[in-house]
Amino acid sequence: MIDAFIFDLDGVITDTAEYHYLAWKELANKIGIEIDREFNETLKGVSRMESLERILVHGNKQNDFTIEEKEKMANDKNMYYVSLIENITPKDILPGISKLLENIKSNNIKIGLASASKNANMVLNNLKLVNYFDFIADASKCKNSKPAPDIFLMALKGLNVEAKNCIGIEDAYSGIEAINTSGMYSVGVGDKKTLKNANLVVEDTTYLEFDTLMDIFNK
Ligand code: B16
Ligand code: MG
Repeated sequence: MIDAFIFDLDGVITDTAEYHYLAWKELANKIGIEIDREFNETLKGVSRMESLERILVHGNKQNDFTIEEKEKMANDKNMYYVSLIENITPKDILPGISKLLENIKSNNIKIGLASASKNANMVLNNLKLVNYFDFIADASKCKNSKPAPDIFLMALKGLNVEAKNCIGIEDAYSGIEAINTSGMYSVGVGDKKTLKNANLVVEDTTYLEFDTLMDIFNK
């Protein structure tokens, strides 16, 4: 029996990970730090301030800025990120996701969101998907970011469902850790080697088929 599907946002529902990367790269350049796509993998699912800390450590500048300066930098990155996501539309929904959401809904199974992003509502609104969600966990009220299970536990509570009856879907290693610790069945989207901690890994979102997921979950 399945009660709910709980989704990550960036990298699962839409590819905003690319926009986070471009915005962090712009900020990092300004302070003389180079980041590339490989390093960006370590920022997926990680909160805004924690991402900034990781970038500063990467550039060996972790002791160079005051808290106020760091807050300003995180804010600047966010303003640039928001300007990039302002124009996203339903065309930016990753393949297979709309059909999956439709199938989950028509089978009367609940849908939750467990994203670390404080911009999650704006993204879902722009994608015109917000009405599919029974509960959207509020990242600004979440103390510990992924790999801590907090945001998934918040979603389970908000949906009033039991972890063992739920599937969590993520694209980041830290996100899969969070799903596993929360007690749900974890599905990873991406590279098998990177997401080796997931119960099931699919190469991309086109493989997230409702019937297949139900068969595997019910075995
Ligand atoms: P914001 P997810 C995460 O979203 C992103 O993967 C991560 O790169 C980002 O830093 C984080 O949200 C915070 O986002 O700055 O918009 O609050 O993958 O958990 O949906
Ligand atoms: Mg993600």
